Amino acid sequence: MNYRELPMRVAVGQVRELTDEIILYTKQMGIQDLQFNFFHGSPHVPGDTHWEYMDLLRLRTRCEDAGLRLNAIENVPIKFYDKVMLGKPGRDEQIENMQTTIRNLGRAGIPVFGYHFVVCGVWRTSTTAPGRAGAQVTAFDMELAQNAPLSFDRVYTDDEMWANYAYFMKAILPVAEEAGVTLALHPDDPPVPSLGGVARIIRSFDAFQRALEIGDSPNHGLDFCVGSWSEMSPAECMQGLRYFGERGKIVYVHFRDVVGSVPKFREGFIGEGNLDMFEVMKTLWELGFTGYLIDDHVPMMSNDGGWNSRSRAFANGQMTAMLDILQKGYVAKG
Ligand SMILES: [Mn+2]
Repeated sequence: MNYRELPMRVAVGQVRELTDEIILYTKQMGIQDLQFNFFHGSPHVPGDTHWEYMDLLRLRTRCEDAGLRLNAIENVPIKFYDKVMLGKPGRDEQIENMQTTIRNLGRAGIPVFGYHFVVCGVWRTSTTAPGRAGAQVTAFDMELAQNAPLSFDRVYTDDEMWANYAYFMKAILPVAEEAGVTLALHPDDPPVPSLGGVARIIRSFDAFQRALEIGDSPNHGLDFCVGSWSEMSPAECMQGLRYFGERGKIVYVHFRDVVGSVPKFREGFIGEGNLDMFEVMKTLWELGFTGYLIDDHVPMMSNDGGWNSRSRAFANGQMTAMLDILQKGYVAKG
């Protein structure tokens, strides 16, 4: 697969395990593309420090044997590079392991690796907030989060987190270039200055500019999480979308939205949030974006299971229809 030659497309994303059911689910929606999220590890690519070539290769061939394309893997478990993010002793060993994983992704023909630089992960102050008609969504309220104890041994400032980020980029970007893997950076979610005493550096338009200056490479771009950008503000989201889209720096997209922005927001269905999501899709189309879009987080609908496959099918249907309208030229460019 030549990833860069594929057209703009919808992929089933946030897949944690490749099962026969996921394969059928994807194909029955008329989608050919898959992306995995292995934030919590994976039964397919086990490992406590890095991932092995054969595990990655077999994951890819199982997708292809089923007629699907493996577009990317997003996230390794945080324990693979927590010392890197915090600048603690042992970070060089973790960096070597991250280099090994990136080399193995490249050897296995997996072209994109999505990553973040958030050692505390995604924060929500509620995972049971009421959404539309009782759908269950997550929510964040800075007022409730500000009394959180330190997540680690001390406070970690903006300056040192940026220095840790630069140290990491300097070590892994040359390896990504050599391996033919493109790294895609996700925003800190929520994009607030600090939580649990740890600075959350990737939280604004300016921060992304800085990150791409530090990590200046054709093999580095954004996992443009529309939801996280909308959490910053809808205006900043559209500014970032246009700016980085024009420069070909958007590798792939998390297509979701939220109601409200920091310091307080909740998640929601596509179409009920801050943004005109068709405008988002149309902007990407007009900019000549050729990556893929996934649904990312979705509300939990009635009778939904753990992975929210009902809600995901609805989101994928919305996305597929929007893209179809653009591809068929029913809406004029400009
Ligand atoms: Mn996201």
